[in-house]
Amino acid sequence: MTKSAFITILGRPNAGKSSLLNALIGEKIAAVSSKPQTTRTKITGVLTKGETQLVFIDTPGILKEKDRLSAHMIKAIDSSVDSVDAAILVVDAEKRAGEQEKALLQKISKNTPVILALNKIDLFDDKERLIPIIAEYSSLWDFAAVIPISALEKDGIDIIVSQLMDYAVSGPHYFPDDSFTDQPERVIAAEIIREKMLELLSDEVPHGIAVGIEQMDEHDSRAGETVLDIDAVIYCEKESHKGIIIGKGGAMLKKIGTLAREDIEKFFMIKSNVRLWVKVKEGWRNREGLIKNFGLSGD
Ligand SMILES: Nc1nc2c(ncn2[C@@H]2O[C@H](COP(=O)(O)OP(=O)(O)OP(=O)(O)O)[C@@H](O)[C@H]2O)c(=O)[nH]1
Ligand SMILES: [Mg+2]
Repeated sequence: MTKSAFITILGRPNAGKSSLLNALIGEKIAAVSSKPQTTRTKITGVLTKGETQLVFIDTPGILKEKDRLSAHMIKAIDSSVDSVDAAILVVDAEKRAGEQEKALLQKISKNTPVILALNKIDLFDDKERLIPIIAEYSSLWDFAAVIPISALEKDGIDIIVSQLMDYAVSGPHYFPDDSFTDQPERVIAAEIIREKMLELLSDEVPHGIAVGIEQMDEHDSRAGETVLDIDAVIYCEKESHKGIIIGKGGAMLKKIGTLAREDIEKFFMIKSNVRLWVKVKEGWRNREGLIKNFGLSGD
């Protein structure tokens, strides 16, 4: 008899939700960066173990609405908690429990089991230090389990998976057993490119960026090798941002392209060509039509 469970992954910005999603499914499908608000939409990851399929929903880490884009991101969190079988609250174990965690827990139905994932324990030399932290969180909510993990070092991931197996209910598998995400290849490629900019660029620039894949096709080279050609447009909010993205003599754009190509080749396991263009779309984060065009409206 097949079983499945839907599990939402919640937490404040930078807690390590996307890192955890990637660790759970063993593939890097979600962009990860040290900047807050890396994730902008719900990202589904699938893990099938025998009869049981676990479907994870990674969510944006955001609570305050500041523009139309952030409103969509909050909507993505709210819709992720609807009719799930379990939730994982990811926290940076180094940080005290705060209003953000309380607000997220309020969104979850009282009947939904919540696992607290105390992340980044690789940064703890003295694991005893976790005890008062666990006590503090436990006073906030009646967690179904508290599991110290390191998403980065893939420590404790099996324990989360085995705990979640208990929440699977009889029913069909919603995804093919060999699939690991519902993200289209174009979206994965675009997110790899955006991830590089989140790491390479500072301040407001990367937050105002969207990436559109214009073309993604394979061709056979003269040497008989198959090559994946990707043409992408980087949209930014200001002329001055465009200059920063391109860099002196095109140096920054070249760096973005090289790093993105390396990851794209690793992910798609094929030689790749990445060509990038930069365009300005002023104030796109407040323009519904553009948000929708960039695939960020959640529809
Ligand atoms: N040391 C350490 N760093 C981690 C761990 N997990 C995540 N990080 C780092 O924390 C930062 C944020 O990770 P993300 O996975 O992007 O966090 P997120 O919660 O998805 O963030 P948003 O999408 O912005 O809400 C990145 O620099 C990660 O490399 C961990 O277990 N240990
Ligand atoms: Mg994320």
